[in-house]
Amino acid sequence: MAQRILVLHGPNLNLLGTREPEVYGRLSLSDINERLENLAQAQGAVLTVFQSNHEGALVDRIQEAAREGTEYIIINAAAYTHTSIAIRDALAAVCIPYVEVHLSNVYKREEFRHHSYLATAAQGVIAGLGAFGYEAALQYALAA
Ligand code: CA2
Repeated sequence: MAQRILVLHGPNLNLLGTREPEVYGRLSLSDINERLENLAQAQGAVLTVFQSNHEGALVDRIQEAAREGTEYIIINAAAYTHTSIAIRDALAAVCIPYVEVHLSNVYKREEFRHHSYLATAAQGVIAGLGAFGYEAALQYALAA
């Protein structure tokens, strides 16, 4: 059976490629998703991608992932990383292993970005490698 992997993008990541390229890079979210889809397809995995600007929609999608039999989640919860106990609880409730990804190196930035509600329950955290961070996380998930 093909491995099922879900990629979740949080608020404002739909703006990638249009603003702040010095922080978040020049690729659009569609560019990033296309790279991930190609990588997954080459390995025979089924990749689903979801972006939302709404915390509850991300929680709903995580719950749905369990019902669909998703085996791995790659999540950039964006600003919700630093605020959302609801997303952490949803990830813990579904018991699906996940990798947390950030495009920017959050530790080089404002102090409020240094804390993540998701990190302590993640398999791993990748920050500061730009879009490559998603690809590295996907390679890791594909090898799991
Ligand atoms: O570095 C990351 O990937 C972040 O998760 C991005 C979040 C930020 O709140 C986190 O601290 C770190 C912000 C995403 C905003 O994305 C934009 C993209 C283009 C233009 C403006 C914002």
